[in-house]
Amino acid sequence: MAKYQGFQKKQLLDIYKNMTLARKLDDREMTLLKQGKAFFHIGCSGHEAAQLAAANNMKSGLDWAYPYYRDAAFCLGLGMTGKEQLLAFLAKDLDPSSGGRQMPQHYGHRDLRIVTQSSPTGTQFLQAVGCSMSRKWEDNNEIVYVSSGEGSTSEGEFHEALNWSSREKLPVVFHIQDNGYAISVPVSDQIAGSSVFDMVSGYENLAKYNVDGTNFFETNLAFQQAIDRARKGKGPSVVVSRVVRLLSHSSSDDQRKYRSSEDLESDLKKDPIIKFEKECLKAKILTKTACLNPFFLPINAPIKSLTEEYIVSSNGAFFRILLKKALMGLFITIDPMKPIMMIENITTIRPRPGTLKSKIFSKLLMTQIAT
Ligand SMILES: Cc1ncc(C[n+]2csc(CCOP(=O)(O)OP(=O)(O)O)c2C)c(N)n1
Ligand SMILES: [Mg+2]
Repeated sequence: MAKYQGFQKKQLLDIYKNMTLARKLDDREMTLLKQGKAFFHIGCSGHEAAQLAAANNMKSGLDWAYPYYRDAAFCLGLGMTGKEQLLAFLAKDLDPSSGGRQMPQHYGHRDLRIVTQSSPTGTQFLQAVGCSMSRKWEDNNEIVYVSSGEGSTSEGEFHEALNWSSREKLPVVFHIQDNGYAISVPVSDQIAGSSVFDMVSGYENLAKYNVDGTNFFETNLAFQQAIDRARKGKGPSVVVSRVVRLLSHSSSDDQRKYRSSEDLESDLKKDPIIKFEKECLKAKILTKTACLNPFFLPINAPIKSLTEEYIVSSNGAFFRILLKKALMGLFITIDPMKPIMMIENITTIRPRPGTLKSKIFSKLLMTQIAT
């Protein structure tokens, strides 16, 4: 098949896979939270297309990324797996972000050059600029991505980062995901002027893009140019992608308290996944059956295994693994993908007190409870 908008069919299917995987992870994680298996969630629903457009133009493992808490789809686009994101979400020791020590959705990955961030918003800007300065000194053509929401651009670090990177023509791309709200504060109350795009005018050497972030193809073009510019040493860019926040700010928030139902409904109509599906259906890249039931799509196999194998695995499977590990003396950690709640079951197979196996067992129990 001929290319569509410069993409091979397989590339677009991969992007669709990551979009739907990110959405499924949000759904699933919210359920796990309600089941008491996690303590906090902050989602990317509504931001997927913009994030995947950014990731699509980066060289994974070579370029550097300073994402923020909403960048789940971006990280999937760079090659992080759904399993890895769940390990972090469930605070497991095999979590590549921080070994379960960070808050959920604080992404990090050594091999993918995703640098972990701290929770105060905006701290990532100057770290990214520092990293891009070192890239320039080393004279390689690696670029740096840094992102935040529109609310965080009212912090001093953002302006310092813009000034410094523009002055030095650094290879850094700022992705501002404007979902209209900083928790409950609308953008009109947050920044001077009506948009971040207008606010950042005046910095020499800084390129600016203002795109519909719910449209993958439009946002992709902006990142193509911004990243190409950075790689060629022409200087930094700001890409402002106008997105929608389809979930409340976080699991600690209820946006129905400060947003009208009309506002929420209007956001739903701009769902980036539905837009992408419509365009791919028209171009005959996807079929209606595949969109209606993504679980039957071969490309969605990972979602199926995530939801069925890793999360809703039966007690029986957990039991078998636990028993095997206990008997073999491999007691350092239980399979991290199994929900902690199932720990109650082990009491039934506890070995006779006082034996070596019993000591191993106690240690195993403590490790699992502590993680
Ligand atoms: C320095 C600092 N101030 C306040 C907070 C609390 N806080 C966390 S997220 C957030 C809103 C950020 O909004 P925005 O930048 O628009 O990103 P969004 O969550 O909308 O994607 C605030 C105020 C914080 N974490 N750090
Ligand atoms: Mg926002």
